Amino acid sequence: MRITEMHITPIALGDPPLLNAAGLHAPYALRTVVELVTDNGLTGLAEVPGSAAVDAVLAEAREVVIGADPLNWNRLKALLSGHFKPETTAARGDTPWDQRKIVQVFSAIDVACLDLAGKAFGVPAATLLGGIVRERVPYSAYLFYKFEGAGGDLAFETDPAATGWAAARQRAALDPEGVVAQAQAMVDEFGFQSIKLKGGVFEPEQEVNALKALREAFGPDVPLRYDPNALWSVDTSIRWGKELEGVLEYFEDPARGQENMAAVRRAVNLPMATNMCTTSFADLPGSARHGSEDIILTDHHYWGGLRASMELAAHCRTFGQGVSMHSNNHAGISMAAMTHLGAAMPNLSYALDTHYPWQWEEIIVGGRLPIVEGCVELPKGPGLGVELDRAALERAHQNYLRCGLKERDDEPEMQKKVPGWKFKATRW
Ligand code: GKR
Ligand code: MG
Repeated sequence: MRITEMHITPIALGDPPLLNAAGLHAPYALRTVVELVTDNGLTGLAEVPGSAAVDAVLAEAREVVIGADPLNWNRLKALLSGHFKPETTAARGDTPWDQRKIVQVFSAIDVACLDLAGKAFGVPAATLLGGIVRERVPYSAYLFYKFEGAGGDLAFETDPAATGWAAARQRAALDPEGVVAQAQAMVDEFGFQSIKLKGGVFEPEQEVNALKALREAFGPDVPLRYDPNALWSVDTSIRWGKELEGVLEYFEDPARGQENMAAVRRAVNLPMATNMCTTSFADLPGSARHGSEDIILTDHHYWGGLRASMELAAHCRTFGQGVSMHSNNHAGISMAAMTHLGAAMPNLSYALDTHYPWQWEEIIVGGRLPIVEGCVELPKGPGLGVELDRAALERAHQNYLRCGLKERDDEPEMQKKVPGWKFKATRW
C-alpha cells in the first residue's frame, strides 16, 4: 500500500466567548483536517489544531509522505524527522495552548496512517495500539468562565429559544453561581462524573470560591480539577493551593516551569498535573529530576501522535506517574482518535479532558459523537471508525474562509471587550 494523495483542509467551527489566561476565544476555533489517500482506494483521516503556519508545514511534509507505505510508520517517521528541524521546548510558547507546529505534522500523519492500517486490516485503531482495555472512555466536564453568547454566526448573541445545555452554553458565567449553573447543565446533559474548571481569568480568591461552590453543589464523589494555566507565582500557588487541599482531584499547572511546579508540589498536599511544563520527550528527564508533577496530560496532537502517547503512558507507568489527556477545541475526528487512545491506554488514571460540548457543528457522518454517562463509546468500524461528511466539511471550510482567522490569538479578542487588556505570563 502506498500513499498517493494528501489533502489539507482548514476549517472553522463556531466557538463561544470562553475566557482563559491568554484572553478570550474568538467566535471560531480553527482546525485542520488531513486526508491520506492510498493506491488501493483507502482514505485515512486526522485532525490537528491547525493554523495557516501549521498548514504550511503540513504542505511541506507532502513531498515526504507521498509514496510512503502507511503501514511502516517507523520509516515514515524517520523520514519526517530527517526533513524537519527538531522543535525546541521553548517553541511551545507561554500561552495555554501549545504553539509548536512540527509535532502536529507527526500527529496528523501518525493518526491518518493508523486509520489506514485499521481500514486495511479491518480492525479498530485501538487494536493496533496494543488492544482495547475499555470500550467506554470517560471524559470530564470542562467548565469555562465566559461572556454571554454562543460564538460562530451567533457571535455574542443568544438564541432565546434554546433550552437545556444549548441555553447554558450561551449564558455568561462570571462568578461562582454562574460556574455552578454551567456545571449543572453540562452534567445533566452529558452525565460527566468529574469536573474541570479552566481558571487564570479572575483573582485567585474568586476562582477558589467557585471551586468551593462546585464542591458544595456536587459533593466529594465528583472529582474536581482546576487549571489556572501557569498564571500564578509560586507563593500564590502555595497560598491558594493549601486552600484547595482535600477539594481537588488534581491541581493543573498553577505555576510556570518544572522548578516552580516542583516547589509548589513540595509545599501543597495535592497531586499536580501538567500540559504546560512537561510537554515533550525531551522534558521527561527534567520532570523526573525536579519531581514537578504527578500526572502528565498527554495530547496526541502535541506529543506526536497516538503511538507516541502510548510511549508516554509507558514512561509514566515506569516513573509512577499518572497519565490523562489534555484538550483544545476539536471536532469528531479528534474525538474518535482521543477515544481510541483512551480505550487502549492500560494505565489511564483519570477521565479525559474534552472541549467537545462547546461546539455544535460536526464534520463526520452521523453528526456529533454522543457522550453518555460522561463516556464516549469506541466508534464501531475499522480504523478510527468515523468518515467525513463532505458537505459538512465544505461548510466548515467556507466558515474558515469567511471568518478570516489564520491562527489562534486570544489577546486581540479580549481587547475587543476590555480595551488595552494584555496577556501576562505570570499575573498573580
Ligand atoms: O481552550 O482556552 C482554552 C484552554 O485554555 C486551552 O487552550 C488549554 O490548552 O485547555 C487547555 C489546558 O488544559 O491548558
Ligand atoms: Mg492545562
